[in-house]
Amino acid sequence: MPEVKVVQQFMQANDSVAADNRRLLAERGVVAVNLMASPGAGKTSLILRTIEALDGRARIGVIEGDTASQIDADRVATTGVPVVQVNTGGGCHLDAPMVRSALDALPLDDMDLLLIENVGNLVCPAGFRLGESQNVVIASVPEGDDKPYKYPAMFIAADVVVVNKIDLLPYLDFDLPAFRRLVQGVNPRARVFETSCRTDEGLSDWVDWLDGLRARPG
Ligand SMILES: Nc1nc2c(ncn2[C@@H]2O[C@H](COP(=O)(O)OP(=O)(O)OP(=O)(O)O)[C@@H](O)[C@H]2O)c(=O)[nH]1
Ligand SMILES: [Mg+2]
Repeated sequence: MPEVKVVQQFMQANDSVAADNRRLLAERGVVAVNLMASPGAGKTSLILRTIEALDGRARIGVIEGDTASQIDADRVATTGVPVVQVNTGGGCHLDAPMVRSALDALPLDDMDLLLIENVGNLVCPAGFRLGESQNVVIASVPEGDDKPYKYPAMFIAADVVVVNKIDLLPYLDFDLPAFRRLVQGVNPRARVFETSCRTDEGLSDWVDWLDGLRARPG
């Protein structure tokens, strides 16, 4: 019995800090988007393409979550956008206290949009709210079209699903209509975008959606 209580209290503690983060971000007028995906699906690539595309339209800040290294934060820093790397020390997801610490290191008053790259996997990040307005799952074409079946919690948590690497569709057997049907089956309210960070195809729809969030912060 006490063990169950500890787990519940841990989740409640996370939710309480997530609510604080959400309040803090709302006070500063910052919309936060939590990007979740498998390793290598293109989270950092999409952040970099988004920063380019929103140049002059939104003031962006980035939190990079990884188990180790600061490679992704270094890539983002080359754009001049403020970025904080969070290393989880092996942990498989970001949590709200980690994001709270990162927020202290970001110039929130000079930001409109916070992009949070979660740790790469399709399981753990789904269960931990961070204070974000929107949850985005990026699924990439080489991973296969069956992921909503195998990782339903992740797709249920998503406000938006981005299918990335669509430039590779001619070379792989990813069935886009079947994938869309699976997403619709587990989460009918999720919006689906198709993108390529290689050719820029579909990026403008994604970027316009992000830009529109600032008019109606969640
Ligand atoms: N062909 C193709 N390659 C892509 C696309 N987007 C990303 N990549 C490549 O996929 C690889 C992984 O991209 P990242 O952006 O580092 O992926 P990530 O999800 O941030 O990876 P982790 O942070 O390690 O989990 C890189 O070699 C990218 O160049 C795309 O749309 N098309
Ligand atoms: Mg990355």
